[in-house]
Amino acid sequence: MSEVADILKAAEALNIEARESLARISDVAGVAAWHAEYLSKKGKIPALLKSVGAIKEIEAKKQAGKAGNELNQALKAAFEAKQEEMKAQELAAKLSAESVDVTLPGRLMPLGKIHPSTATIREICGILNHLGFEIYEAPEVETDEYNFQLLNMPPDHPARDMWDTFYTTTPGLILRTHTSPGQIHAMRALAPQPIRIISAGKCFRFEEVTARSESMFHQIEGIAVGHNITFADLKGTLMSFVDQFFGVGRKLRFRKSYFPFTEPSVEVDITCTLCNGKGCSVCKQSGWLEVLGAGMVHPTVLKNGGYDPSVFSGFAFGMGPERLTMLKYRIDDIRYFFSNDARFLKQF
Ligand code: FA5
Repeated sequence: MSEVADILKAAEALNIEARESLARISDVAGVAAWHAEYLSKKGKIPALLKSVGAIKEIEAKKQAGKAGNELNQALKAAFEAKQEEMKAQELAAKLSAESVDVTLPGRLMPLGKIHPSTATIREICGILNHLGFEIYEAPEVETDEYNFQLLNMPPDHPARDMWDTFYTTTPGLILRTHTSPGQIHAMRALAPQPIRIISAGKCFRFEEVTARSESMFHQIEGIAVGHNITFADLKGTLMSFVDQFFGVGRKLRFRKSYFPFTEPSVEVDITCTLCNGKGCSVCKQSGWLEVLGAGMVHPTVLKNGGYDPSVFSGFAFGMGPERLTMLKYRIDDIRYFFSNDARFLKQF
């Protein structure tokens, strides 16, 4: 038998063997193994094609080469078809195994919660709204003029040292150290009508962060301007507020103090609920926690706001909602509020 006849015979035998073998395969992995055996570089078909290269006689070589190539192409096509078939079969099996049960209830998405500072601010504003105070929004980035000068603190006034300030790169523009500039904004917007305004928001101080002090915290400012407003009105408002916020019975202490924009001025303390007045790190062992500053609006400030101090009088206060939240929920460290720990935030 000639060389060509041998090759053609071998090709025919290989064709039958490969097709029978492929027909028996039932998964993707089997198809890959079949490819390795017959069509890969070291497989049986490339070996057959190699033997064609050894034929010397041109016509014979052509004939054997044609048969070899046809076999190669045909088996490649068979391989691809089988591979597709197996992939589709595996996908169908996977889909039926993982079928979706549309009757199952959906998974609950975890719900966010209102931040405790926001919840307290809303609660406080609600109480003060009922006492007749309207909400007024004021900016967090302030001018030196509003944060200090119009509140009776000209440049170089020593009282500015009470508020360590964050300055911006723009001269005269600062992060407000308290919500009191809101007093001037509200008065200028509404003078000469009598007003009862509250303004809440963030304040910033370049001070050491401790269990009771943050460098960013909130304040709620209140101001009432009208005829015959006295210190008794201030006291009555704050006592009514504390009764409603904490429940009747909590002790309040008015301590004489100094603010350049109020005269007289007080700081108001509440008995520390964390230690029941015995003394702890939050109340600095005093048994009292300072929660707000207040006083009668200084005549110069009334004038700066557009009111005639011989006709109008007023009171103002500025309270720290984080401190009030600490007292109400017995939180022993203010740093929990803004450290973003969900275990703390989820409790409210
Ligand atoms: C003021 O900021 C005055 N503007 C308050 C005021 C308003 C007085 C109107 C008179 C009239 P003071 O620095 O004491 O005052 O702050 C007021 C309240 O803000 C404090 O009682 C406290 O509750 C809260 N507070 C102050 N500093 C911090 C801080 N670093 N961290 C958390 N709360 C603070």
